[in-house]
Amino acid sequence: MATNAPDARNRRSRGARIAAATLGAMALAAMTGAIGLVGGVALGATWLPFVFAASGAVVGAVAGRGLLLWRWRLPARLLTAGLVLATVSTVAVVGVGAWFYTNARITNVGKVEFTQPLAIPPLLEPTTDENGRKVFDLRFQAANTELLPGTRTPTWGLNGSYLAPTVRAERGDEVAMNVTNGVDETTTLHWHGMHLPGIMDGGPHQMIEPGESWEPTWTIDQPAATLWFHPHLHNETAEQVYRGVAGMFIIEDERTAALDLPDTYGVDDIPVIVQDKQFHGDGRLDTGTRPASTVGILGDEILVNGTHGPVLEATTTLVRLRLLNASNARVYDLGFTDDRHFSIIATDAGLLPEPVSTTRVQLSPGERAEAVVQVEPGERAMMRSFGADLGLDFFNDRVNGADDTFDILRIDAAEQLDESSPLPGELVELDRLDAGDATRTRSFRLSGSSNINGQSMDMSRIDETVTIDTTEIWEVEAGGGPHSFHPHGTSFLILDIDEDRPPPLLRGWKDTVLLRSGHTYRIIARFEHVADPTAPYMFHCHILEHEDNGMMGQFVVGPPGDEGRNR
Ligand SMILES: [Cu+2]
Repeated sequence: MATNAPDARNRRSRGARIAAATLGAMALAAMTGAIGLVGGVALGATWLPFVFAASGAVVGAVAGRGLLLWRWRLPARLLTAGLVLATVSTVAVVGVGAWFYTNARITNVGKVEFTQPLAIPPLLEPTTDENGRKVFDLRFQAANTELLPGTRTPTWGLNGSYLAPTVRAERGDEVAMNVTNGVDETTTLHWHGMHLPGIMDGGPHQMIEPGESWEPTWTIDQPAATLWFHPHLHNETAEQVYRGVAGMFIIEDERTAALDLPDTYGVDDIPVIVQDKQFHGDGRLDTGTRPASTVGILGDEILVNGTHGPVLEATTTLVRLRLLNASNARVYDLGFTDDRHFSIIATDAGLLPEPVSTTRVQLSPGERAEAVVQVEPGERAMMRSFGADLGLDFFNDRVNGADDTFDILRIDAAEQLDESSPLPGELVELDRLDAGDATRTRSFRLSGSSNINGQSMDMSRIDETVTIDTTEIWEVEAGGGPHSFHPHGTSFLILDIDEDRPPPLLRGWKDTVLLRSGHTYRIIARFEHVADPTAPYMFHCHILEHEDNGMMGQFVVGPPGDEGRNR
């Protein structure tokens, strides 16, 4: 027995050494793997970090084995077995990460046949009532729609099975919107970007119960712009918009009519409502979110005006595309596969001072831009969404869709094209706001996926009180991801981003802006309509899942000292 004791001690000691050596080699492999990962990220590569990490792990393990053989003179065979185990497990973990990361990138490029004519939402013809108001009838309805060829998807629409007719009115028009809820759930209809009193705004407080109607009326008094409308029921906006309720609201004015821009609806003036969707096998819409994503639904199929694989037949040399991102969470960076230049003539709330020539325009949920594209007879031009700039790290960019690419819309130009009038060099003089006229500065920090200034939405809490007919500066900042900021009841100009002048496409009037994480946007706006506590305005993130999670606040606008009074 006594002679066995040293052997047992030696065995224990040798076992402990091998365990320690294996752990040490694993640590070394993990460390060199991590250095490889960080190095790969620093080089800005996408899948490369994982190759670096895996090869780093192998190098670390081999080096560790050599080191241990030399230092402790352990049995080579045992050591090799331990180190192979260490290497294989490290490479396996890295491999799973690489597989997840690679698969988190979505594209439809090369997978979709572009054969279906782009649907053009019909213009909604108003009637005129005894007061001279233009009355537009809109009715919510549930239906089945063939969104993907050969499948049926339960959807909602206004006056149709999916989306809505386009409403068009002129500045100065008095309009009455006769909205009827023909579905079996409560809803609302919000006029995104419209300058109108809070009670007409269609926010979460103006609920329309099943079978009921709501008839807001107002006088259109803002410059020509491409606005839109969609439900805004608290906690249900994402779901209801995703089912298909969204439509375009075009405002025209004399100043714009005089510019001779392409303006024949459906011919050279085309609504382009871009949405991403994902479907279950049986055709139902899939509202699941991607693993690790922090933004919401990111689909793998693209619809434009509800058309899958859409083709627009161009018959004029210039085509004006009214681009609307009506997606729940996806940010698009739109351009053409041949990198052609096109002109942006308007952003959310109106025309730019002059056309801005560009190869890309980025739109976050809720944002719009009007693009004028020149085409040659007989050519095909593919509009594509390239990777968006969300300003996140390589991992969060990937899982939130920044690396995704999608073919969006093909433009087929006719062999004979009608010659369009050339674009004017100057468009409109912007009605600017002077920062010196601002009576108040407020700060908003959108953080996580549900908070503004540390609070989430409470329908019974008024967060801000604004005096009517005043100008204010709002400093808005996003943390923990990108957010799309939208205040109701007004439009704004961006004064600066981190104290720098905004880029040309962000110098016009807007009502929604993508906040890149960690940056501060100073916006200036004027508040000219009343919103009382029974019908306050909202300010919120237009990533709809964030909005529903509570990334929204309420503000009232009224006379000095009387802003919060019910009336
Ligand atoms: Cu957000």
